[in-house]
Amino acid sequence: EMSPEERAFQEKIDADIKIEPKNWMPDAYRRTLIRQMSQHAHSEIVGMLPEKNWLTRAPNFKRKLQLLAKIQDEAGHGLYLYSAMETLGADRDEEVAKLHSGEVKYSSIFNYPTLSWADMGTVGWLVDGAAIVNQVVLQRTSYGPYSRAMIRICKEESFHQRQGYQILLHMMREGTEEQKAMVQESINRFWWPSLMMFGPHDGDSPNSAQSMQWKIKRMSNDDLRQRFIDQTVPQLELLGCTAPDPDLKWNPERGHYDFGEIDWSEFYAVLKGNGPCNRDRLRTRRNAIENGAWVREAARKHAEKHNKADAA
Ligand code: FAQ
Repeated sequence: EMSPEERAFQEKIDADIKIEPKNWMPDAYRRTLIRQMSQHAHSEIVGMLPEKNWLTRAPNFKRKLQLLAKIQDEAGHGLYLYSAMETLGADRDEEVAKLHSGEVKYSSIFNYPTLSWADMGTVGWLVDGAAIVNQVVLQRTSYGPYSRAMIRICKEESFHQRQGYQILLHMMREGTEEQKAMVQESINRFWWPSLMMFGPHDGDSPNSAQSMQWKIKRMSNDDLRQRFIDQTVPQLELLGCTAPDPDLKWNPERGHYDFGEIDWSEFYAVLKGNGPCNRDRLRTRRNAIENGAWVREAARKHAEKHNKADAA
């Protein structure tokens, strides 16, 4: 049975009125949001690492500047999301510590290596592409600060997606046979992991029903995955490339593309920490925090000194 407070809360949600930080909310709503928003923020931060791998090896100065700017945008997204999460009373340092101890998750996609320059195109096109499909819908999420963060993040992500696609289009149109093969090989590796970003099938998604009722989620994992495939296949064809899925084909009756089954054993192995790069990603993040400790300490001392000077 719902308490009067809970009923009033659900009525607000049903009327599409945003929930703001000082409003009453059920504890479980708060906890679900902290879980999802912290995972989302961690994904943005860990997500910088696969791209950082190519920063020193970008093919020219313009590409290097673009990649650097994209990576900085991802850092910014992480920071807005941590700030939005703090409006729920969560502590950023505590949540980051949980990431580093392996207690909480970040997106499975960032546990795959980036092996060629074409991967910088594929990550922008497929990974940012999948991220946008998910985030466009989250602009309408019920929690005000999360919803507003998504609006700006989506604008930047759509630029990232085009930037990635342009890298691939350029390689396919102007490139050597070797460069074209590099694009196809990269798509072969990232295709399935990108589809896994949307999470398990709806029937295997323990959080979906409650999150849909609270309008934290506005579209289901499977529906978002289908939307992503439907909009991505024409772009794949324009590139002149193929997907590593023999079952991928247009179904005129459904008005959607049919596609093959995801290897869920791979998905769950990555979630458990056993993907190709999980250990490396967490080690890199832990080192970054440890190596930056003296900077934070110096900043704190500096701020203390100024506060004293101001008080005097
Ligand atoms: N990876 O019951 P559900 C980016 C977990 S974009 C890892 O369906 P939910 C941009 C899930 O957390 C990527 N874990 O869960 C960028 C849950 O575990 P828990 C970030 C996954 O929350 C691009 C369990 O499985 N975007 O960073 C994954 O209702 C390029 C059961 O699943 C977001 O985070 C997965 N793929 O739905 C940056 C979007 N899928 O917590 C750099 C916001 C599921 O109970 C470079 N998040 N799990 O232990 C969401 O929309 C949702 O949280 C879902 C999962 C859809 C990801």
